[in-house]
Amino acid sequence: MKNYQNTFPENFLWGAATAACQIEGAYDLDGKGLSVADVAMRFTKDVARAERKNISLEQVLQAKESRDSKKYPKRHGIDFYHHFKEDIRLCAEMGMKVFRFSISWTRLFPTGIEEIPNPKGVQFYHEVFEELAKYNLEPLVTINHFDMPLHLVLEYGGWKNRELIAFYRRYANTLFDEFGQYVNYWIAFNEINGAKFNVFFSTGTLRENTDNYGEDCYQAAHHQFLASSLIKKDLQSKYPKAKLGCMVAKFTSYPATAEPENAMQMILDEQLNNFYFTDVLVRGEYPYYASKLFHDNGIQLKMEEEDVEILKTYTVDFLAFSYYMSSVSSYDETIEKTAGNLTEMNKNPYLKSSEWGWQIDPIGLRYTLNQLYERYQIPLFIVENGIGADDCLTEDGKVHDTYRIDYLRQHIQQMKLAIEDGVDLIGYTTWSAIDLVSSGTSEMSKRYGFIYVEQDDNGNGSLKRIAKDSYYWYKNVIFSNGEDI
Ligand code: BGP
Repeated sequence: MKNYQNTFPENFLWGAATAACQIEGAYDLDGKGLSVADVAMRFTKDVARAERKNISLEQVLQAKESRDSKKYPKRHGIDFYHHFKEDIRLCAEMGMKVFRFSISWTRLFPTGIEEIPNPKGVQFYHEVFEELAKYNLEPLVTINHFDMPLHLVLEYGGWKNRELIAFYRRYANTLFDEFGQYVNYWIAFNEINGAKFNVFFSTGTLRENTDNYGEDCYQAAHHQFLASSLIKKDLQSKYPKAKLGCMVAKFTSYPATAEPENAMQMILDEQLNNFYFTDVLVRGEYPYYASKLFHDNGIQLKMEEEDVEILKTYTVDFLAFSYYMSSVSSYDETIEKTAGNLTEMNKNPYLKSSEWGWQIDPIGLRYTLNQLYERYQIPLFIVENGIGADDCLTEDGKVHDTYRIDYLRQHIQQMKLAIEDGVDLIGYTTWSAIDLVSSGTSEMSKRYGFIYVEQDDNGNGSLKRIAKDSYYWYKNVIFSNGEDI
């Protein structure tokens, strides 16, 4: 039996998270190719327009950008590309133990199919890793965070195509060979259940390109599962001590009422939204409920003989997840709705919401940690949790984000209780280390960071970095190992 523990473990990984496509900018510098994050959602229309007018896709996108000044495009980020030294220094001075970031696939492989990586991309990340090492800041690296090469979508149809596995594997192995010496924790894909909720950015699958969208999404996920297993095999042989994790956007749900129908609905929602993905990656096989899911939706997965064994042999070492809110499950489809991460949620009358309508539920985090640990019993890592707010830089030149402190404090209290419950929680990286461009809305004004970045939704501003009140608060939390909150 495990020893009773009511404090955070000594080596607990406190930190914060980012993603390349939301911070780096420099989307067309030093040989970087276009990724799905660099273009608008409706880009197939843009491609058609470029072809019709015989101009480059880039020209079409630029014209569109100047027309649509309200939506500040992700591809300019917060210019981390030129500010990484300052940003990493600020995180280190805060006392962070771990910094989560992702590598931009197209900075290394501009179209995804090159055999040799772009030396300037490799050089950039060497500098980033060196900078982190200088401060003893542990990197937590997401190999792919919603920014697959656009070329792989246009020419290969995205992840529904099995050929993607080899391209991704080459990319991941380049990371292991170049940067493996620096990294203990890797995450194969950000929010792999994006195949259900964020299909274009996650898998590059488009409704326009298919007769059976549902099937293609599950096929894409199957290829990502295999890719994850195969790079686990590669990592294991190159760096036996390094850990590979899977990551999901955890959609925790309670029955909307005590009616048995809603309790049953909750089980089904949890299976389809979360466990379908984590069951395969953690347990190494498709869950028992998959056959009904495929039957009901007319899905026939294409699998090769070797797939079963690959999935079973190379499972993940830890389970990472993002947690922002919870929802309720109901058989009644007319139940009141509210906004949520990646998808609409059912409203829970007992919870308050953020400015963007996301339902705040700290106890749901303890619930989730227990739920996941009970199911899998492998180390858990919370790699995103935070509140988006339209922070205000006040006349004193500061940002008084007490609501963020409250949100994080309440969630950390619940993490501590989960540790006391016996859950093996190894780390916590809040979303986000620094303000960045929102993934869902492309806004700059939906801010999450401990560090304010002076830039508005139109991309105007000095890009100056300013520590918010939450910066100093979190510094103390880390310093006291979660005791002084
Ligand atoms: C997650 C993504 C992040 C991040 C976060 C907040 O789904 O992994 O990239 O952006 O959600 O979402 P948003 O930026 O839409 O507020």
